[in-house]
Amino acid sequence: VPALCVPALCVAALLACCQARLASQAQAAETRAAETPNVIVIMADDLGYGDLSCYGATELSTPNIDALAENGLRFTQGYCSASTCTPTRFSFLTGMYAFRQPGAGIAPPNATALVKPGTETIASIMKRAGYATGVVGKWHLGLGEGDAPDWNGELKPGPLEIGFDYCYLLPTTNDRVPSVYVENHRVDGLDPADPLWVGNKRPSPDHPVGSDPEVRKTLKMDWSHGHNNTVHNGIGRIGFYTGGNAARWRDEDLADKWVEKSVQWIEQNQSKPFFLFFASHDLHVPRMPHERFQGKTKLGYRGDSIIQLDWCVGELTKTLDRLGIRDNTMILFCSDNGPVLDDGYEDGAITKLGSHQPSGIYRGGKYSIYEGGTRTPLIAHWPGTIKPSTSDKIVCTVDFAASMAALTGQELADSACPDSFNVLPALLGQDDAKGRDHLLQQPNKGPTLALRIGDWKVLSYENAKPMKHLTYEKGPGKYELYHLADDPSETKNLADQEPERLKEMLAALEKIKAD
Ligand code: NG6
Ligand code: CA
Repeated sequence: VPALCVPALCVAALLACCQARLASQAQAAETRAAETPNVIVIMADDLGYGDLSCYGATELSTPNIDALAENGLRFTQGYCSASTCTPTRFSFLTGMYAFRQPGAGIAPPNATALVKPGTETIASIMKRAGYATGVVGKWHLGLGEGDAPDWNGELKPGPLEIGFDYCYLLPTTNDRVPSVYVENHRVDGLDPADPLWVGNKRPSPDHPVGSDPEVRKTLKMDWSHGHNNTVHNGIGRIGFYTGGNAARWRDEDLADKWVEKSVQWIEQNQSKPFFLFFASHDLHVPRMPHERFQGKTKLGYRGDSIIQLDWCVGELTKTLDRLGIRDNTMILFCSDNGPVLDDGYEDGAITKLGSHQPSGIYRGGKYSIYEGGTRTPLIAHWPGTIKPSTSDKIVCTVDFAASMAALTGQELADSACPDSFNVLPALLGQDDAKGRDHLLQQPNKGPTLALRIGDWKVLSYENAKPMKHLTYEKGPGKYELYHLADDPSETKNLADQEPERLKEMLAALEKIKAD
């Protein structure tokens, strides 16, 4: 029999919990002197709960990430806040659930800046605490303002207007155009004589697109759905672009570039505390790891991309060792959403899967509000401060902002980071630590939402349009209720058996939506 919270108390408990946010923050500031270790947040892309050997994978081995887990705190109930990229990243930065922000779903190629200047972010918090702040890798939160980013001019506002001192970016995703790097406010290496154009329509009849049957035959990786617009590096993309040839990257080189730029930036900033958001594109499609990683696993390029990600982590930790700053650096390793096999390319992820379980025992993956969508690897590592262990406390990437504010002794205004909880004691593995007692989960943009309170979880598909190509989402107007401790794989829908609890959980969800 599950440990029941009396249904009628759920909403009250939730309210009490929300009210406790500020109190616990103040308390943390009182009991802990502010500390300023370096902080590196490593966010993987589309990495599932079961994708690492330290989370049970047996078909591949991730020694560098495993070392973080062995010498740090490995969470079994660590979450990202959404099961797609843009909303999770939005919430990680702002400490606000993405469903509250119109337009915070998966950002298109020409998206403008989603996080407005003046918004408190984890970066602005760290900057105020005296940190050097940098972001390297996938951004996917829009750049610039007006109708579209000014790809040939200043890409402003962007990370530098919301708290970062430095950025070196994949501006959108590796499957979205334009396939260039952005350094601070400019496309890196852009030749003004060869301007960049980005748009929604084929710019000319002879422009090579993946949907053209003749062009399709020449692709080095075929598409399975979408991804049939502009061809770059032998791969069809989402969206169209021309020009900027000198500035274009090769998919195979992205990971090396993230490491190169991060190592440089860490070296330059090693004497002050620094905050680095290392936003890997691995293992997002098109999965095209560097040649030296191709074929390293039996799982095809999806597995090989995990090995490449693990290599990146190893390069970062080696750098900290070389500079003698490992013990003074907190690493938070996480993912932006759960796993997906076919996300639009024929890369062997399904045919070569074998017995590998990308979501572990959890149901669903990317785009889903079942656990597989958001319950993802989460590791906190800080030698000498965080004792090696595992933790079943509930923590989420949306909590990093308030937790880092608590770590560095920064006060947050009442309106700042409204959904971010100070879970620092849980991240540090302190004995009396509590994680979250409730957590909201979303797939992309609303209105489908899930709410976990303790071990109970309600899924609300109110007015949902199930996403294409996915079989596990339910139709509109449906509710599901699961008890995660008894049924972690969400197989027994108790909605009909527990009508009162369902009602209370839905009321609690409405309350959070209205906050
Ligand atoms: C989807 C893309 C998918 C991926 C996703 C964003 C198609 C058919 N599917 O629309 O390939 O790009 O958006 O992924 O185009 S995320 O991890 O950045 O959220
Ligand atoms: Ca993702």
